[in-house]
Amino acid sequence: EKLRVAIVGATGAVGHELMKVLEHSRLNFDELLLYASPRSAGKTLKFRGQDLTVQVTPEGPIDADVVLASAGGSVSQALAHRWAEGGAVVIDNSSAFRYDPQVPLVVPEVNGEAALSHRGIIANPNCTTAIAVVAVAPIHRKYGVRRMIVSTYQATSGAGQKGMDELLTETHKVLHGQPAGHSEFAHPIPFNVIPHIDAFQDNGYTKEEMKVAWETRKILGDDSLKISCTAVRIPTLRTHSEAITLELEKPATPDEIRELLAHSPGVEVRDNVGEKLYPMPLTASGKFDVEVGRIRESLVFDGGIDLFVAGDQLLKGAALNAVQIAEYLQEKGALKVKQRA
Ligand code: A2P
Ligand code: 11C
Repeated sequence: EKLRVAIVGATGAVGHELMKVLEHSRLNFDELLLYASPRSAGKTLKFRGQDLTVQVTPEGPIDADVVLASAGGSVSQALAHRWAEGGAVVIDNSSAFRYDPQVPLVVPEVNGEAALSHRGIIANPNCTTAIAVVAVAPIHRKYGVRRMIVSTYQATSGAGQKGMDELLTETHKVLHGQPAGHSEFAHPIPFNVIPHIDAFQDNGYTKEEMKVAWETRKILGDDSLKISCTAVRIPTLRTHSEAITLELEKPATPDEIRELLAHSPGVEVRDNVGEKLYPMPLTASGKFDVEVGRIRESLVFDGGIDLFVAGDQLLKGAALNAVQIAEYLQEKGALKVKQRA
């Protein structure tokens, strides 16, 4: 019995992190297959000391048991069902299937068991959502979140490798006295802050902002939760930060929240202002845990809480969460190896 794992989008920013996370993962598998666009066919990437060759993504079934898909929504939309029909479990990092009632949307620390009812496809949430719910879910369970207001500070990694490249290239231009241009972002990103991620919707919110509302409700299984978000791109390389205000059904003190989060999986409480300890991209990048700090009483909602989180967008926001879903399935005996000729 040899479990085969495939990465679709292996040459991208998330693909790169998927390979790094898999190298040290407790997921027990024997073979890794790498796929990308025809542009990358034949390229080799190192995995556990071996050179693996990148292949063109098949338009039909993939001969793997688990497909970690991270090549964008249109690729997943077109092909994920075919891979699933071929017998693989597809863990999809795009937004293509997140709102499909037949597709579980999973953050293992929060609603791992939902993954067990999949019908071939499991969706990985939007990075901003995944990072927020790791911190908010334990609070919701114990104190009941009624309303949630989120403002984000999102890194260029959210736009993939091209986003990070654009930050570096355009900043270099500015530092050399040239004007910055832009292509991945709506405006030049160096020394700027852009309150515009993904397309504007009829209600004036962007799609990124609405994803936080839709996906948080689905993951927490609570449609009554009121959520509003302002999503902002900032000139950092990786790690999304978020300021979150929570109105609670049962009042909580900052100490109670600190104590609760200190024992919550996937969270590192980093909260000592006297020592200048709080979440930041500088310290959260490369970490599996989401940093949570600046925990304080809300001055708006009685008994409510304000906090600040920073989580690596490419890890918990994408690659790590996808691998954790596969690990969870394997631990529950829910990953089957296909019969091969
Ligand atoms: P490639 O490098 O060959 O273009 P990122 O999010 O960092 O931009 O990465 C996107 C990933 O998705 C890359 O691995 C990219 O491969 C892959 N990709 C993009 N378009 C396609 C496609 N049509 N079919 C398969 N893979 C694709
Ligand atoms: C960003 N959050 O920072 C986006 C990227 O729904 O998977 C991820 C989009 C998604 O640009």
